Amino acid sequence: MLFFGCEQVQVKKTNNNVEEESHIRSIATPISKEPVLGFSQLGSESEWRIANTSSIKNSANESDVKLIFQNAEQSQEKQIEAIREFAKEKVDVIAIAPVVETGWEPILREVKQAGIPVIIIDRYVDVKDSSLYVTHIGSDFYEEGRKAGKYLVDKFPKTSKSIGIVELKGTEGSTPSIARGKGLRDVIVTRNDFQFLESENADFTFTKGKQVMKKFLQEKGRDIRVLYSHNDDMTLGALEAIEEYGLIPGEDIVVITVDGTRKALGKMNEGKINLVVECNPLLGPNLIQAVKEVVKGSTLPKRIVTPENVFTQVTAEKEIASRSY
Ligand code: GYE
Repeated sequence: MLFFGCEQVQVKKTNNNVEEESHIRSIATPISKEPVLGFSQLGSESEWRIANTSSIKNSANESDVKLIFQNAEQSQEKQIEAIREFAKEKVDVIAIAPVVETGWEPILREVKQAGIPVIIIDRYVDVKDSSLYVTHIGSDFYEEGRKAGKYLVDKFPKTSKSIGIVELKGTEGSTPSIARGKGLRDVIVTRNDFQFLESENADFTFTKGKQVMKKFLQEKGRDIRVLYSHNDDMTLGALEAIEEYGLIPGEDIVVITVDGTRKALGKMNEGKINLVVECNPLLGPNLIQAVKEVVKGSTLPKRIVTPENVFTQVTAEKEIASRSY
């Protein structure tokens, strides 16, 4: 936001010798004040999220953007409250990492009416009116799912035997969970030897991942040939469940995970994970850059996608060294 820094007070004598004050606001040299960013983070459920939060806080610290940070602990209601509060405080820009895709229209309309630009970061909002946000910065989750699907198709050449898959999904109704599930399915759709045995939400957490995988094993046991897990935290929990059950992850069960945290790459190095599809949490520099552009009045692309990789057991060791999260 620009403000006009130099208010001058001039005192003039009028004809009848009365002092008259006139306040003159100089509009010739606008001075920019620190832009204020209100950021509603959806929670702290995973290592990815922790790295994402640090990246955003660090990037703000290193810049002239003042960050007001609110953690909604997985509650859309809390996010809506925080956003409304940011609008009341008249921040310059609001950024939202939305926990689920739907239900955002009313609050985004309120914010638009207040004249505050909104940046969507990480997950997506499913709104008909795209003028409700300026840009969406984050990964292509559908492509991540497709990468996992391509790996499966290559890993298991078609035979007459069926290949049982279990899936640990993330938060119900969240973009990465929806799109990672669809991406994989769209690639393996032509292969009727792949069979989904189980698919359940485990909220992107270690504890839930372990608990749900334990249940899958109790129900389907050795029929499970593949675990497709939507994030590393659930995967790490599931690895414990597989080992406790007496099977060898990475061998008896092919394990595919998404994110690419140092811990998951470590397990991959031990042979317990077969494929890591990368999802980059370090969105701070992109976000802060976007905030500055928005404040300047520049037009941003509607979608900013972060480039990402896949890691196999061959590349894991090299990657760990350079991993900051
Ligand atoms: O993959 C998972 C996290 O929205 C991309 O959320 C993010 C996902 C990430 O909790 O670990």
